[in-house]
Amino acid sequence: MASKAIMEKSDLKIEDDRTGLESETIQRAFLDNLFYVQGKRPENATKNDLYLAISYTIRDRIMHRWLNSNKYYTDNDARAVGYLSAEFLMGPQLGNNLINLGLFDQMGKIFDSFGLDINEILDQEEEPGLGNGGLGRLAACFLDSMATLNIPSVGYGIRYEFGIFDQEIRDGWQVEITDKWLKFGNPWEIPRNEASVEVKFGGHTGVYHDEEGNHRVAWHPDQVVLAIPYDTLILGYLTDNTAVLRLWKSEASESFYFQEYNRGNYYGAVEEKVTSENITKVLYPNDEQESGKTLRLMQQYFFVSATLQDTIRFHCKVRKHSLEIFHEKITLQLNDTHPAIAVAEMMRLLIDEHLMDWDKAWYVTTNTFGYTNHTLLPEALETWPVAKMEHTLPRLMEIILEINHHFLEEVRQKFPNDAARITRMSIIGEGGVRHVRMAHLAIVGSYAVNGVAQLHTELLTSKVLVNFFEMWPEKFSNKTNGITPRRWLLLNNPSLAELINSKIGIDWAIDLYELKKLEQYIENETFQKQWQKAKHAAKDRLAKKIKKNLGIDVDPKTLFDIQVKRIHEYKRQHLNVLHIITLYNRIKANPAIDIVPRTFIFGGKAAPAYHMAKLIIKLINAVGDVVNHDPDVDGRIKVVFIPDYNVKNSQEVYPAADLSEQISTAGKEASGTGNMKFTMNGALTIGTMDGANIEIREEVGEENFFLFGLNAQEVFDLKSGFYDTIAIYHENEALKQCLDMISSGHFSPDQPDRFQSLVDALKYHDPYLLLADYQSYIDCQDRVSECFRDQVKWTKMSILNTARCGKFSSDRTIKEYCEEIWKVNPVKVEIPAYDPKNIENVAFENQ
Ligand code: 26Q
Repeated sequence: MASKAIMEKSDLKIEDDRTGLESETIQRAFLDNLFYVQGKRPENATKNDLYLAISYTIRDRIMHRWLNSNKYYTDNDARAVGYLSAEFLMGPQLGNNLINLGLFDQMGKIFDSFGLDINEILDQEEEPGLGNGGLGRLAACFLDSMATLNIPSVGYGIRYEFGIFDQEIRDGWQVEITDKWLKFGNPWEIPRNEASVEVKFGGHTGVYHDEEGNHRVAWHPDQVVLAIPYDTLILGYLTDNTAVLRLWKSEASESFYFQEYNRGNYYGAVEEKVTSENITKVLYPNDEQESGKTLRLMQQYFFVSATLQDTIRFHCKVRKHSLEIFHEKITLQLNDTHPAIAVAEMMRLLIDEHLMDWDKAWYVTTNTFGYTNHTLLPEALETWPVAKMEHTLPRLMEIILEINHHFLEEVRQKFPNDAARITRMSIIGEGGVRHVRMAHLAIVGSYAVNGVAQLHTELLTSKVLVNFFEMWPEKFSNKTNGITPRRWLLLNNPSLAELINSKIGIDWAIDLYELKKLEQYIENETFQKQWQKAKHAAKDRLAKKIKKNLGIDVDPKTLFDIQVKRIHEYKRQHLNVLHIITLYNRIKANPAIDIVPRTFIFGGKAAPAYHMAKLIIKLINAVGDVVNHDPDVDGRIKVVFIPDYNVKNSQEVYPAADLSEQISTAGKEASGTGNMKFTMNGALTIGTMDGANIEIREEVGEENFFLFGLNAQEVFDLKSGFYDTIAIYHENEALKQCLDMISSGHFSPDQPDRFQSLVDALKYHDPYLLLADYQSYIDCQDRVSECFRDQVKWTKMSILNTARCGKFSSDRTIKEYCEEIWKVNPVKVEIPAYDPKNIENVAFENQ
């Protein structure tokens, strides 16, 4: 055996240099990678070379954990989870991996000894922005928790070449720049060409009879695309288990176009190559469904088909099981409807390719999938025109129709003589162009359906999906979202984490309810002072960054009032702006007024085609221009828009917040997860009774939460009656003044009617009820200011917010998914580290 000879001769000290955790070993490995991987000596290495060398050093330390985990899970035939998501918003990897390996501080010291600042090296990393917002980040937090909790798990998604666009602000407007995150290479991913699969598109189907005379369908596609998996290792926190993120990249399938090529159609073949490679080129930057783009449908089917083929291969070839027990060994969670075509694709694979009969295949399919819904906006529910589906995925459309046929039969049996119900529940919507309702397909094909916060689930089961709830109440449950405390507190907020650790140790990083122990120090003045100091340190860090990047002076002693999230009318950034203008007007009316100085900080991207959202960004900046430069204001209010808000930039934001703005119209925000990030970092929330705000308030205590506005029921009632916006406008003088100023061009003298459409939308329609909630919001903000004057009181409230955020760890969420939906148990990896010199262990198998 050649491998044996190589190993006997070599004296590579592989174990030491690749896995060792001693500082000296790490230093040696780092210099080795710099020299042999980057091809640089220290004296001419760029910061990026250093970043890559250290990343490879860390990756080596993850590798044996990963290979061990895989082998252990396979040997133990452990039940596993596949998390299917069109988005994974992972954020920078190096810092997180250092934290999870327990090496962060040690690495800081090593870099110190080299005369380098580790933060500058960490800052080199371009984050993979493979998501839009909450849904994508949730998937990333879930991977961290699954790995930490020793759950055998794989995240499946798309390796977009260009992630969410980089945002620049020019003259107050958003400008989108292509995100070239792969420009300098990605040290965290490993391509697995050998595990590539083919995915079909277009063409037509035909009927044939197999050898036994069975009626079968064959799909004759006109395009076949190669799906190549790229694996990223996901470390758990202080555990040897790992998870993996497997992202698919599309390439041309040479063999399929070979004939074309041989017929002399060279350009035709190359053209196909281009279309094939386009599939995973770019992430759609909308956080709701846009009128059906074929390429988006192709993206969804592409990664779903590749994923199912991969799991089936693993189940049958690696684990050597029969497909009939697929659902016993693997469960697949659908992150919203983006991968919902999986229900039909699973049927296709089982029936057409693995020759299972319909009923058996349906049993396996409907015991495999779980579906998570993330929205309440009816206009955001995903649908695809039947004609488009037929053209792009002809076989899938046939299967969907057959699923629907069986399903509607079941509905008829349960609810006889109820034609209206059939119409409401059908997977095919008939109004206008016939369309496939992906949420219906997902529910019909899944054994479990869940919402992401209590209120959200209640509204789903009582309104949006009530017919399905009546049909299968047992399928439905709530799984309130969570966030990983490793990234969102331990990594991002070192000053606060250090203080917490000095008091109660660090067990909170794996059991967030441990933070409760902080409550015993609440009256301790020294502790209060230390808490303020930590908060101040974080505010100072953000202030310096703002000064450096935007040239704006902000005073860390002012109240930092922050709203960071996607820009959307329902999230009501413009309500926040109305408050700023109200304060501004109070100052203008009485420049000597005693107000609590505030720094208003915004961040977030608008979907490129969402004009109102882009206008809101311009409005924020326009108001900032006026307010920030008015001598009467005298620095007492400042408005800052942080460009290009993303996971990396958010690191400095959450720790620096005094006040968290969670002001969506009640009943519109499914959960929110930014709200949890603020709470965990000791910010107080001003918020509506929406999404997880309700649960946050319940946990931290209503006296530690600033509640305002209509609740979901009141919103519903108001909208079902006559909502008289004009009356509110005329009756509320301060509000009228704000709106009149905006429409008169006070903030846009160069083009006075610039914001007219925005004001008109509020005055004459106001679907998100800003006018209805305005006064309640302003009154609540006044209470916030009064409270902030009492720094001791504020600090105690801040401590309690952190101390009581235990519920919002994604570890809690994942445990609930595991116990109540997935029925997957933790498997603690227990095999010795890989020793390449132990020849007895080496067995090469062809797989
Ligand atoms: C769909 C079809 C075509 C193109 C794009 C899309 C698309 C892409 C992204 C639709 C929706 C999204 C993202 C939705 C999202 O982020 N939802 C948020 O999910 C969070 C996690 O559950 C919740 O906390 C938020 O309340 C919810 O808005």
